[in-house]
Parts: sequence; C-alpha cells; structure tokens
Amino acid sequence: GKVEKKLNKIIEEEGAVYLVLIDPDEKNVEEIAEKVKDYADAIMIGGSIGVVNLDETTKKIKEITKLPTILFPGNVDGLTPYADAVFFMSLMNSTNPYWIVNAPTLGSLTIKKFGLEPIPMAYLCVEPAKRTAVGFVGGINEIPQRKPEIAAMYCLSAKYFGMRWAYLESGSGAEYPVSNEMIAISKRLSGINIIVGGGIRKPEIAYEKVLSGADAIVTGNLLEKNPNAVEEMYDAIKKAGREKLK
Ligand code: 1GP
Repeated sequence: GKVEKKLNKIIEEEGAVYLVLIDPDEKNVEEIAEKVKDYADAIMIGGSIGVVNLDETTKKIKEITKLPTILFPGNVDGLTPYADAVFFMSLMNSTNPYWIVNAPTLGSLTIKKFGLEPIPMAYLCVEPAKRTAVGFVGGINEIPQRKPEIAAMYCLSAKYFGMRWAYLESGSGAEYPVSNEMIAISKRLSGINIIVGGGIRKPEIAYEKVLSGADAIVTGNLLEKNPNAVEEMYDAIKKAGREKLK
C-alpha cells in the first residue's frame, strides 16, 4: 500500500493531510491541478453523479502532477486504471445493501484487474447530507448532528471490520460541515484515520476540524470555484496539524 503508507507518514509528521477532490466531469481540471500540485497531499477523483470523462480527467491530472490520485467512486463505473489507488468504501449508513456491500463487491474484480491500491474506508453520511447528491443517490439513514455518538459507533464498528479510514461526510456543497464534537468523539473512540468533508469553505473551519481530531480534510467545490483558495486552506490545515502534534 504505497499511497496509504505515504498518507500515514504525512499524518504522523504533519498532523493532517489535505485531499483535494476533483469531479471527473470538471471542465477546469488543468487549472485546478496546476494550482493544487504544490499544496495538496493527494487528489481524489470522483462524485455521486456523472463519470463520463473519468479516464481523460485522470490522465490529465497525472500529466500535470506527481501527486497520488485516489479514486472516490460513486458507483462501479467510478474506476479507471490511470489512478494509483481507490477508497474501497462501504456507505455503512445506507438503507440500501447495494451501497453497503454490493457496489464494492461488483467493483472489486475491476480494482484487482486495474492494479489499483484499495484503501478500506467507511463512508458515513451525516446531516445535512440528505439534501445533497450523495443523500439522494445513496438512500442514507442520515446521522443527526446532535447525536455524535452514533457517528463514533460507526467508526468503531468500521475499525472492528478492519477498515483503517472513516469519512464523515456532510455532502458536497453542504450548508454546514460535520461538527467538531462529532469528529472528536469519533477519533477518540475508534482511533482510525478520520476524513472530514462537505461544506468546508473557510480555512478557519478546516483548522478547527483538524484540531478536533480530523486526520484528513477534503474540499471539492471551493477550488472548482476558486483554485487560488488552495494555499490558505493548506496553511490552515498544516498549522492545526502542527499544533495537534505538540
Ligand atoms: C464531497 O466532502 C466532499 O464528497 C467535498 O465537499 O464540495 O462541499 O467541498 P465540498
């Protein structure tokens, strides 16, 4: 697991990683990749809807940067041999077994054939994800923000299943991100790597999330609208990471 090892090393040395999510059908790929290549620790490629240009987008990103590329598949068609790794994920709080275990099972053979590094991850959709694309597609039993212990129990369950990462997702473009309390208790109870994403638009918010216990911060929308925002975001995540390590 080269990519996972690399991320773990950065988390150990710098306190947190910054993952930039690029939509496979994003028109601005070159500009975003060019801007983020000196800041992001890895690039995630994926989304809940639309993967028409996945091969082309991944190839373009690889031409511009040597950063690891990790697929974030919204379904079995979210796989390409041009990436380095894939979050092998179960949407644990879906009401539909397809997203919990069938989609990953159907994708597993393709992952092996493509030689992608699988990184086992629990994907957990937290309020207000229901109002975003992933909530609509994934048929989620949304975790309420006011019940952080439910998210934490899922993270512990993920750990016992052997997963090394859990993603607390409030949905792309969410009005508000996952609470600090939910992140803290999830990290404390499970000890696995906690990824936080959805609705993170300000550096000071990312800073708080890392200090609360997030090991990885994901931003998507933010850089699609303004690729220059990457630098401030990176600085805040790394500053919080250093403070957390003290
Ligand atoms: C979506 O959490 C990610 O899966 C990113 O969300 O687009 O709101 O940054 P944003």
